[in-house]
Amino acid sequence: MLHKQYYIEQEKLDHLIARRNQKSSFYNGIYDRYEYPVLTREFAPVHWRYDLNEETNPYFMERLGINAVMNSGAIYMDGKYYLVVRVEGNDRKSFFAVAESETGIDGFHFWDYPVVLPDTCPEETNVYDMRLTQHEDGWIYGLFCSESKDRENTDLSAAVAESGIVRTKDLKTWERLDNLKTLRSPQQRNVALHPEFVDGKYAFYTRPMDGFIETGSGGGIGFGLCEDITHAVIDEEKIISKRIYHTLTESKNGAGAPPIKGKKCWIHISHGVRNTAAGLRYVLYVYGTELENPSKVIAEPSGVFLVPLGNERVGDVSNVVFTNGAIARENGDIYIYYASCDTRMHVATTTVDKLEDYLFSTPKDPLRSADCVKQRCELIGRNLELLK
Ligand code: M1P
Repeated sequence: MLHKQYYIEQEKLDHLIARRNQKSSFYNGIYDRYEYPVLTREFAPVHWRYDLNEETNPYFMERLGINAVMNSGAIYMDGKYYLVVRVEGNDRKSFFAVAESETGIDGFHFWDYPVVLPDTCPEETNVYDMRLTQHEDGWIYGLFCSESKDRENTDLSAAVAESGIVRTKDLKTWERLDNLKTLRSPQQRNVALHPEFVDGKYAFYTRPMDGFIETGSGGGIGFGLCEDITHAVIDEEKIISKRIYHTLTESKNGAGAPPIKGKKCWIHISHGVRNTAAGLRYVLYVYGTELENPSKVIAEPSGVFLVPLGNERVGDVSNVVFTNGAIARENGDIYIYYASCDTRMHVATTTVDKLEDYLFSTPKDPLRSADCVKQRCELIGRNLELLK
């Protein structure tokens, strides 16, 4: 028999899903933020967490709790917005689950079952952060981090990060391909697939790393080509968005959602990391690459694009915003899905026109305080003239 508490918990969930979201009062002219997160752990279906049977769960205790929902791939398909969400159980293991919405800003609800990926790597311990690419070859690819214990290292926490690759046509049936091999980088995380062929090949944005956490000699976001995606091997990775001293990418950076095709450039929404006395701070930044040559950077606006604000600053891993999914609609509307503090999911909305204006009209970082103050004084001078 169904436990009576089930009805109470289900009603709370229905309420949450029915809650309408609206733009918050935040303004910067670049994008809009929203009042509520689009997903929190409270959105996890009741039947994922509880044994609903009164006989086997007389106290209606949570049996398999959900700790967080975060870093989600995103895609628009057949009139709906879909997120492939990184769901983290109370056991720290992550898995993927599809949530859909009619509006893209509210009403997200999970499908009955999580994604069951083909289990092809016995040593794989954890999977997370899927980036979805609707590729011109007709498949939807999902690239994610496949994490295993580093058996050659006696440190208990030592791990190896690789890029797993799956593909699907409907987000229901998934085919697992070989993990990406990058011949010159021992580890990979934050790998994204470009949606079009480049020189007739599959193009990947990589993030070469020497270790599991530290990028070491890995200088930034790389770009590499391969012919056969079913056994993807990249020899050379060209660094296209570099880590730079005293900027938001000083410690590391990584690709976010696969790039969006604009009118003037490919739009890349990425994350940059710097170290602080309070630990690592993750923010988003944007750069643009040439339409004909997506590895050539042609726009690099100065500074941060989106940072953790207010309640977004607190969570399991505080002071973090992270994105690996965005949706560009045919009318130019863009939905950027980002997680705060490895805990919950939010949306910010903008348009291709606004992002390209941001990309090409925001001044570049002059990299020195003296030049930054000059840059600001020029703006102030022009404005004061106007205000006269
Ligand atoms: O905890 C913040 C993020 O840390 C990692 O990102 P990066 O590889 O750039 O350090 C990822 O594990 C990501 O999942 C996480 O949100």
